[in-house]
Amino acid sequence: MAKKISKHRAKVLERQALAAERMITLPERFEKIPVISWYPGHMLKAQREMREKMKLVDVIIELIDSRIPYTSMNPNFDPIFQDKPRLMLLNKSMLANKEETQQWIKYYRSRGHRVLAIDAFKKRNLDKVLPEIRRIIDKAGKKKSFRLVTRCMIVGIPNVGKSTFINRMAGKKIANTGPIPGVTRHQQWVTLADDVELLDTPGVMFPRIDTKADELNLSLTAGIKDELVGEQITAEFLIYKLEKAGILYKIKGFDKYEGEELDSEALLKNYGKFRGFLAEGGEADLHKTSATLLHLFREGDLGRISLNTVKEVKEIARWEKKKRQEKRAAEKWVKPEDETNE
Ligand SMILES: Nc1nc2c(ncn2[C@@H]2O[C@H](COP(=O)(O)OP(=O)(O)O)[C@@H](O)[C@H]2O)c(=O)[nH]1
Ligand SMILES: [Mg+2]
Repeated sequence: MAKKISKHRAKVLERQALAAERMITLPERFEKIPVISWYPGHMLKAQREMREKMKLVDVIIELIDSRIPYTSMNPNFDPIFQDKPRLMLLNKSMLANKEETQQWIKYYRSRGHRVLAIDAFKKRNLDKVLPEIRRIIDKAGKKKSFRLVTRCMIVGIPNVGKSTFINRMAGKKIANTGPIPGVTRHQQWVTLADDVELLDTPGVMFPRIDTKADELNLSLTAGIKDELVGEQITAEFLIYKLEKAGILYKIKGFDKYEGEELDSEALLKNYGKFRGFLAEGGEADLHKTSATLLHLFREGDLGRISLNTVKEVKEIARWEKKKRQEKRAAEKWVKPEDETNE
């Protein structure tokens, strides 16, 4: 077990090194703060439990946050899921940009994934989940006589909506919702239909934190706690993202600064003053301002926005491919010399 984890860790470190070399994608304001080293023990425990339960389940239902379909899916989990059939659900889709979500569906489908965009909270597309599970089982060639009931395990990073999804699908409160993983003590199967059951202890996966952008995306969507990354910097990142998405200057309190080229901190302060959130001395109360902005964003009150784009992820893939090719070419170049030296 310990060996597996260190191998996993090594892989993460290697990917992070590559990511660090890859690019400075954000303004210096964000990039100058190092990426947190986040590896909580309870997540390791959850990972172990997930592995243990794998033999009980037929289908993995992987919840992804529609606003961050790249950051919230961690490829390091593939070895745990083995060759189990998987269904990827892009949850909270009512919070993400509609067109971008379509792009993501196309992107993942082209890579052989089964994908549906849902919104557990607003009950969007939940009726499509059971038929899709049945299709997956049929396709996987599982004979009905082998096991009458298909058992599904819900997995995903913290706060992606696993408990909400289970409750909505079951039509009653089964799992406690909230940002704390592992609330359920004992294992229990939730019957969704005659032929489909869910495991009520959701598997909690590590999010992907390779770059500052990943980390801030996670903080913004509440996949990791505000205190870890910092409330103010997360709020400033939100301002930066809203501006890039062409939404910022449509929001009251920011509208009058269009074209002024203020930095994110100045914009945050001005917004605080606009809202009347003042600290001693008449300065903006940055804690209250940040918390308010983050809350508005998470409730969807600032508009639908996707933080990962397919375009950006394809660029990353192209860059990494080039890098690997360069590495191979360099190795080839060195080899003949080694031989002649012998
Ligand atoms: N807008 C929206 N919010 C959601 C959705 N699913 C979950 N949430 C909210 O996200 C937060 C975390 O949900 P929870 O089910 O506890 O996540 P878990 O940690 O993965 O079990 C809660 O505040 C939910 O109300 C969704 O589809 N849309
Ligand atoms: Mg939960």
